Amino acid sequence: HGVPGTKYERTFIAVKPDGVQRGLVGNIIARFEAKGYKLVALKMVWPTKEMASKHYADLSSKPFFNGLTDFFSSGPIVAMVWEGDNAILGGRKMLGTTNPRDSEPGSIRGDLCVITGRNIIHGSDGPDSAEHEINMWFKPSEVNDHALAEAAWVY
Ligand code: 3AN
Repeated sequence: HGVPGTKYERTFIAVKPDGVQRGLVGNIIARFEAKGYKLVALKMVWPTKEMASKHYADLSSKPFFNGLTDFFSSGPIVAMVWEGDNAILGGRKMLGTTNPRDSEPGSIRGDLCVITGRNIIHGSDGPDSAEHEINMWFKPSEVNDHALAEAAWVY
């Protein structure tokens, strides 16, 4: 954790129901692993409408809120916590823009999807939302301290 000049963070990443159904979970995990972020928590969960509404609470006044939360609760998601230097903004960069039309090739949305309403992945957009989302989807005991395990397995 203690490398000088680094900003060690955790971010909440979720493969949405469309990404799970399209079989893109492995592709997405592979990108985060290859980048060098550490996977510290992971679960598959079928969100209720209530959980979807809580997750997207900051968008509750938007006209697309009901459709968004219906979609987010339409099937299982893969919820994850990834850790590393600048993981929140770095993760957002890997995702691409909200509208996949504007996402650069090379980004997850730029490579793998075409419309905003089916943009396959969620990532926290700042430290406050990361904390809120990690606490919402995971108990503290479900988030692993990777540093403790590393010494035993590297060699
Ligand atoms: P992001 O997922 O890039 O953080 P947000 O937080 O603005 O974007 O929106 C959350 C989700 O709401 C998006 N991933 C998308 O599925 C949906 N969404 C955002 N804007 C629209 C829109 N104009 N019409 C329909 N759905 C939208």
